[in-house]
Amino acid sequence: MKKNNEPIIPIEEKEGTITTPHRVAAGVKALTSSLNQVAKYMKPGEAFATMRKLNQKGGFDCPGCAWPDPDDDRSSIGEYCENGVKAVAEEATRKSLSPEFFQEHSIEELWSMSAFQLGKLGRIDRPYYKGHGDTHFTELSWDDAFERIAEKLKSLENPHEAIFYTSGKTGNEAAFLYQLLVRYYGTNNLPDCSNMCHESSGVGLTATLGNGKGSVKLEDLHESELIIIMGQNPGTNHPRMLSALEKCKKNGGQIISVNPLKETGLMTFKHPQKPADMMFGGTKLTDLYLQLNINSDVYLLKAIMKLLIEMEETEGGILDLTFIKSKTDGWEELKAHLAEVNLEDCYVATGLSAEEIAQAAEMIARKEKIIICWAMGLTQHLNGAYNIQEVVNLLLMKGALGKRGAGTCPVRGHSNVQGDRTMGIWHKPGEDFLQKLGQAFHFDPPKEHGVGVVDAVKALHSGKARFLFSMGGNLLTAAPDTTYAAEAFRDTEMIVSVSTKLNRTHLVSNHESIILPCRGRTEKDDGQFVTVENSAGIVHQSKGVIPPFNDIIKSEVRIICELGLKLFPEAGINWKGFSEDYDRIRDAIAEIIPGFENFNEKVRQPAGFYLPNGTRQQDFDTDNGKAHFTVNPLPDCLLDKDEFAMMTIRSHDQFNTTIYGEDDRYRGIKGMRRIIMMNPEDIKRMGLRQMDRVDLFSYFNGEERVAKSFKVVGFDLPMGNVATYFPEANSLVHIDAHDKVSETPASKFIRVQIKRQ
Ligand SMILES: Nc1nc2c(c(=O)[nH]1)N[C@H]1C(S)=C(S)[C@@H](COP(=O)(O)OP(=O)(O)OC[C@H]3O[C@@H](n4cnc5c(=O)[nH]c(N)nc54)[C@H](O)[C@@H]3O)O[C@H]1N2
Ligand SMILES: Nc1nc2c(c(=O)[nH]1)N[C@H]1C(S)=C(S)[C@@H](COP(=O)(O)OP(=O)(O)OC[C@H]3O[C@@H](n4cnc5c(=O)[nH]c(N)nc54)[C@H](O)[C@@H]3O)O[C@H]1N2
Ligand SMILES: [Mo]
Repeated sequence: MKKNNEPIIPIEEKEGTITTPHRVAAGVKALTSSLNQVAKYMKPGEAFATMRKLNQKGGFDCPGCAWPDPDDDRSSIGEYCENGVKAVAEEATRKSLSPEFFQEHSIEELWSMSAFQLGKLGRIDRPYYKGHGDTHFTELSWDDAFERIAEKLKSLENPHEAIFYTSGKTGNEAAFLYQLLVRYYGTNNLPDCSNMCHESSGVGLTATLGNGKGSVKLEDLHESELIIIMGQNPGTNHPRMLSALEKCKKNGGQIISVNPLKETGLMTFKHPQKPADMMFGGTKLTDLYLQLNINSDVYLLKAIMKLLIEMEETEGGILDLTFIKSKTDGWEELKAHLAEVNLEDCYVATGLSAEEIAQAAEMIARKEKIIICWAMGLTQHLNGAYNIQEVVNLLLMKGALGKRGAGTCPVRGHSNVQGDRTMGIWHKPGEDFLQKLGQAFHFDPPKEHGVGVVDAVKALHSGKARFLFSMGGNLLTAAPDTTYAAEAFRDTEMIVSVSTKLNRTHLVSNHESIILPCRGRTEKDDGQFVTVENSAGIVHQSKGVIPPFNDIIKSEVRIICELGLKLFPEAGINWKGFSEDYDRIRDAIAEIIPGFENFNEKVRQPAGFYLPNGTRQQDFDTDNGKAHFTVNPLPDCLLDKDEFAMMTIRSHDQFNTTIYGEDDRYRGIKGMRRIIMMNPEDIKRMGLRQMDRVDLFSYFNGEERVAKSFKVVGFDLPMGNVATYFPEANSLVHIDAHDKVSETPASKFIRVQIKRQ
């Protein structure tokens, strides 16, 4: 039906507008913007009642990001941010996608809509089906849906022909049962959104510290003397983090931001819930802004470490030599390596001056309580895991780990992405886990590792896999190499999606597609609550407060249990009991997963409980109990003459592939998404002008990828660096352009050429 060279994401025709980027984040605009959003979808009384419960003890966990809640001291009017409100409003819409709607609108017509338009259509009201050659979706009963899925799964030649993806919103209980079902079926093909996100963090941290999770708590951020924020845009993606940064500043702390792009959210913050801030100037956040070239962070970190070693040799008292000696290994090798690193190369690669880097080193030298926060700007690179290992090197030499106000802070994305992994959503499960799972449920779990996202898409492309089950998410547009991914998914024999809203993954298959509509985080679940784990490793309850969209759609737990019952009625797994009482699922989790002993009791404490985390006690779970310094290669980030380094980032009005609106308020961009942000000098040098349309070409492994028609927007980022939005530019990320260690797609460094249309 669909031709292969057509753009998978429709090209927007609209002209937008450009204004000056904001200097201050949050403030009154954020409040009005979020209220507008709520007003569009909810009645005023309902909206207020819902927002009051957001991130409160006894309420529900925000379906937005994974930022931790304060242990106590929560704001009485709601612990939320502008973008959390948008996430809630998106889910709380009363608009409905009904059988009549699908009768009137063909799949082809839906395919031609933008993600923004698709999202505005409303919630999916019942299960839908399309078969091979069908032009429209038609309704089907839950029972028929499960029957078809079970039949298909039973017909596959071997279980590895099936792939089971998870996006990071799924609560712990559903995630646990889902991986159980998949492993009972016989495969570890459990890719998840983490494979495109913080996998480099998990891999880099585990290799060096023996624990893939971050070590800091919220209080640590408040008490820190210096927070370094690398490759992260908290003003948009983790707005509640700004309150923590504000507290740190008020306590006398300093902030260094490392980012090619001047992000409003890193500059000044006005707390939208504090009247004094709204009247006066707000808090200046960043003390030193290092606007380095994309993917030159390893150079920057090595240069800083080299300078610190020199200062230690001349002045002393800069490094924590006692910690280095007693708790780490590999120090001498790192020192020898750094002695060989040429500072001049670091200045060239980063584009920063010697003075700027010296100033950063000076600020770090004098502090002990140092935290490094990071997100996608560090992880989504060919050398993503090495970036993280360099972060660890710096913290280790300062002894800034396992003490108050110091440590690692990988700021997670989806609200339960960390919990899903803890529950066993992983294509490379540990032996211990499998053994306990098998023991508890009397079966022999598959040992062979499964596929992550990149290999899953490749397996579907080659025909090695024929079936895709998606627990949430929108893999077609989230994955790299959109055109390649679309080829893979078109030929996929059956795609099953558990979803709240319609997206392109539902529409792409030329064969069978089944949509199973589910309840969201905000909705009541027959008296049950679920649990989630945030970025700080706290596990806590989440309980929906608004009535479910209708009484047809089911909770994710119910969907898995009913499928389990259909597929393996004989298994002796108490699917029915699990779906009736989630405490039973938690009892099973308590038996299998370390840290969850007495789960049901602990999670009833008002703020939940912390999972054990060795790094916090300087107790490193590595081969020899020591934290490892590592010697990491310098990345290749130098550009050819006509090449640009392109990053794909989020606008202020989206949650991943869900597009709430077409504005990027802080960056001053309005009514358009298909844009390319460029340094004004580069625009001039190329003979271009603002709003000219250009085509983008990327080259990797001798292959070309094209994305057409992006409007040029001048922006404050270094020459040679450009930025586009995810997912519009995903077609330029070659499927093989990923970190070799963690397999994370390199979505932040794409070599592109820009040609006028
Ligand atoms: N409102 C909202 N909230 C979200 C999301 C959302 O889409 N919308 N998504 C959620 C998810 S899943 C995630 S993973 C997080 C993502 O949170 P972020 O990682 O903050 O998201 P990105 O927009 O990808 O921003 C990456 C940042 O890194 C910078 N950067 C790019 N390349 C480099 C580099 O090479 N070096 C350095 N130092 N910086 C670089 C960019 O300029 C940008 O500021 O947010 C979560 N929260
Ligand atoms: N080029 C580029 N690509 C990227 C990134 C990038 O920065 N650049 N970022 C990557 C990152 S960090 C991530 S995490 C991935 C995100 O990848 P995904 O997690 O796959 O994508 P989302 O857009 O978050 O998924 C949105 C869909 O989830 C469904 N949904 C929403 N709420 C619920 C719910 O409560 N339950 C269920 N079952 N479904 C629900 C809706 O149908 C919605 O359409 O994308 C990655 N891709
Ligand atoms: Mo993410």
